[in-house]
Amino acid sequence: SHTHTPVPFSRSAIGTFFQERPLLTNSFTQDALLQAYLQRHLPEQQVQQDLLLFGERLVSEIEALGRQCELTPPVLQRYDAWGRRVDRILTCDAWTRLKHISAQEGLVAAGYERTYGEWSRVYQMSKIYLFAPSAGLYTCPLAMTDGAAKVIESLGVPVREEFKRLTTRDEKRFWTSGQWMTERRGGSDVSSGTETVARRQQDGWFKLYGFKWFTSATDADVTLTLARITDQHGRSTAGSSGLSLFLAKVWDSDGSCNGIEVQRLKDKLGTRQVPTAELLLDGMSAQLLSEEGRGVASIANMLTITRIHNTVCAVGTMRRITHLCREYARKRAAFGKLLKDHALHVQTLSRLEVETRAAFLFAMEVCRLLGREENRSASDRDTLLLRLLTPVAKLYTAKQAVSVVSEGLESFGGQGYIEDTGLPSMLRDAQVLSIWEGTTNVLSLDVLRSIAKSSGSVLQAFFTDERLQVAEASAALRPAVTSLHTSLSALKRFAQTAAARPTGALEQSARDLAYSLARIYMGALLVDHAAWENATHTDIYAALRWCDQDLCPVVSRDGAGCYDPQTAVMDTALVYDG
Ligand code: UCC
Ligand code: FAD
Repeated sequence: SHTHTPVPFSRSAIGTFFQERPLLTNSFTQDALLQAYLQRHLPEQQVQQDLLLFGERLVSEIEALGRQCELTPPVLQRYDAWGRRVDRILTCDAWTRLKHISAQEGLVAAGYERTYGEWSRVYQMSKIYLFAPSAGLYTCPLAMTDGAAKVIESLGVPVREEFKRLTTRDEKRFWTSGQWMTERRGGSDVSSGTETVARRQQDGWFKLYGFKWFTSATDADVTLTLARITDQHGRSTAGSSGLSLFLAKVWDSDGSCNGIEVQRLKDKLGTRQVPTAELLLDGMSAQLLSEEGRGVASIANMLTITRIHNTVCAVGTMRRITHLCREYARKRAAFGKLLKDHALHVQTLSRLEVETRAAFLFAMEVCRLLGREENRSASDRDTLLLRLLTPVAKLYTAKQAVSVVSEGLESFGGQGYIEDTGLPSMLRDAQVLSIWEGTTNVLSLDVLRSIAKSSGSVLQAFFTDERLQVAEASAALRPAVTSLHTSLSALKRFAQTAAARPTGALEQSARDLAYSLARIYMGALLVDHAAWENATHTDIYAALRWCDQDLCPVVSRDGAGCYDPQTAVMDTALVYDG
């Protein structure tokens, strides 16, 4: 009778079908573009071998540590058991392990050992790129550590011990650095936002008093920070020229804070692995690093490095999600076939792939330029391009990461929204990439600053890219090359008339200008890669796809009359309607 027929859903029987999870495998061997890029530019066997092993270590060890950091966020212990104020930031074991692994793998050190000459940064950043999506945001302290080392090196200041510790491979000696700029009054407008004062001590050191509103990886060993030096009457200079750069230890040797009270840890949308705190500086001992009044200009080197890290990590995240998406599409079926056999689904994934490729080449290009500068082999043009492209790459890839990860999550259907798949944290963590280290608009204005400061030479450098000429020989790439030339000419005309525009109009157009620079440059890089003798037909296809979009939004939007005093008035009316 029917009472004996086994039913698949009853009591403890929960059916027989289970989805297969997307499996993470060696992300170096999975990555065709990374391998091709290195084969072209840095074919050393040692590099291949190192990245291959690192790719294995990511799967077998690091991925689980990163996940543990997400699940065991840091906590603030304000008092000890006996009521004494201690302000300890307690991080999980995995966070400490990641610090050790970062040292062993030379994730900062490789940038300073310069084993591969001008390609040393490409080597270092290839590792950061692979590391980022598994690293539970340990990339955040690494970026700032790298930035601090760069500042110390470029200022040539005698803090050898600190420099050695920031750049060592010895896990027991390795130190990380913070970057404390943001105060309550402002993170973008640092010059008017900084209230922290520095009082000179008899021994030449300073004591800092102020309130830092966002400090990430507050468990760092040392930090760079900005403050205003006061005179004997307690007066200081307002604005940028009153700011100086300091180096301080965060913790005293007994584990207590160096004149710091941790007010609280931030309760954040993402980056929950990272301790981000509000700090009261109440007499923090610090050493002056920069010339007095040269604080912003001196920390600019740190900003360059951390913005490049941001770019590389954004691309790493995009690459990880596209890998997981394609892997999942091989296993998941709907409407009678695997997702990979639904042309529409694959077309969606191919868009993510094109975005990721363009972003990858852009990130590596900036690393290449940085490496050349540090190796003293940069031409004037390289130096100008590094200055121009650093903010462009940071702002553009951050936005791409949010949209690629968001679309990527959708490709897992409902599972993409489920916490214990580990997928949602990728979206949360991507969202910060466009906020910290300069928001999209603030970096767009930095692009204008770099143009103004070089009297337009950076744009000139941008327009004199000879690489397109090589590609012109290829019939297959012709449509891409043509649309790049068209966009370049349009951008050139825009730049020529920019100075004559009403004040403010250039600012209004800054974001579209930055996007135009990004899209055109990425197109040129894709074309250049596709014109390489060992390129494949997919490289050509990716270049054609990328260039078949609006490469120069600043002109197409300007055509609609988007930037003039009248539209500024209308924009305000629109935003504040009602
Ligand atoms: O968010 C933060 C940490 C997050 C954790 C790190 C994660 C890293 C990635 C990991 C990935 C997973 S730390 C906070 C970051 N804060 C910012 O990025 C600040 C954003 N605001 C700006 O960038 C503004 O543009 C300011 C603060 C730089 C503007 O300041 P001023 O004082 O108004 O700027 P001025 O007066 O235009 O420039 C002062 C000097 C000038 O040099 P001189 O005096 O020689 O003419 C400028 O040319 O600084 C120079 N300068 C630069 N130089 C300004 N910006 C730059 C630059 N980008 N490069 C070179
Ligand atoms: P605001 O400057 O108030 O910006 C608000 C909006 O106004 C933004 O959309 C911005 O684009 C726009 N805007 C501002 N000025 C202009 C302009 N002139 N033209 C057009 N638009 C403009 N800071 C540190 O110093 N150290 C850290 O370790 C650190 N860690 C952080 C960690 C996290 C998780 C987060 C979220 C932030 C962290 N920050 C840190 C702070 C971060 O750098 C700042 O939040 C950021 O620079 C923006 O500053 P703000 O918050 O004051 O925003």
